Amino acid sequence: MKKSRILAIALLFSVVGTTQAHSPGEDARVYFKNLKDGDTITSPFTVEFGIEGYGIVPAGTKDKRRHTAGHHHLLVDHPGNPALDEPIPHNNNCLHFDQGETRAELKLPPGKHTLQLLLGDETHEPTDPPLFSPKITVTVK
Ligand SMILES: [Cu+2]
Repeated sequence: MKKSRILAIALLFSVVGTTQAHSPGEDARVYFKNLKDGDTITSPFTVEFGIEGYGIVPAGTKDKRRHTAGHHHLLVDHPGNPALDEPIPHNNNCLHFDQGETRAELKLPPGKHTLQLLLGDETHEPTDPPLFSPKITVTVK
């Protein structure tokens, strides 16, 4: 009896330890559902955002869900990485999906473009650790 109670408490701590606030676990990832590196596409096109091991909520969510979920950002032809300890800027290279959208219609000029997802928290800051998708390059015909 006593032994099983100790085991239950140890299990509880190990579960709590792997789900820290604003800290996606090692199994969490964001990815492109319908595009892969090297694809050739025609514009306009749809981009579908995938997420596993973490949730999606609108930006500004103030309830508990903010600890285990965020919202997508699409980095388009972004030079290098955005700063990870401040809000992701709003500009043509950083598109925010504040309503919790999981897809977008994009219009890009012909040529090569890089696309990468980055998850942000309720104040648009990247989570810690940051959830980046692999950066892919697509060619618009
Ligand atoms: Cu944002």
